[in-house]
Amino acid sequence: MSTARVGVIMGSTSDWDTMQHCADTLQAMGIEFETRVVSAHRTPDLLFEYAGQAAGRGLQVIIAGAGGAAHLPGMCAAKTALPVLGVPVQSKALNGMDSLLSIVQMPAGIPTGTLAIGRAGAVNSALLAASIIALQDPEVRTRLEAYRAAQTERVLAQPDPSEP
Ligand code: RP5
Repeated sequence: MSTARVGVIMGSTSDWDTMQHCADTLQAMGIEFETRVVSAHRTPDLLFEYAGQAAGRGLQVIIAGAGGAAHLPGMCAAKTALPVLGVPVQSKALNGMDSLLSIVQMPAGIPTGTLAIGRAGAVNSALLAASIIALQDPEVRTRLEAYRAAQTERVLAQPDPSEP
């Protein structure tokens, strides 16, 4: 049985450049996760199987990255009651606006948390997953607070950007 608590899925291997920032951040949070390519259009049966079995396998959050006609997060959310966080991948044709609008405009009834386009969204999806898991896990809450405190310290340590 897998120990993963977060499932990180993406529509294509080409999304990995973006989604690796999610994986790196989950790693830094000490949260067990798995990564899979699951395409809403190329492997729809796999998507149904993955989302349908996710809660029973112990996953607590699913993060789905996709670009272009980005159905993956919404279709995944349609098949599970777990929180699904969508990361719009920056597409070549429309710079990720297509991905963003595809993910964010879910009709009422099937919510999909939508993050920023690209790296910022990938990092924040992991931090948001950590916040959700931290509700029940004090160790993750401590690591999340430490991450944010270190970030604050880095900013305060360099108040003048013109100085090296
Ligand atoms: C989407 O199509 C994927 O999420 C990816 O962002 C995009 C392009 O996929 P590839 O043609 O690079 O495989 O399904």
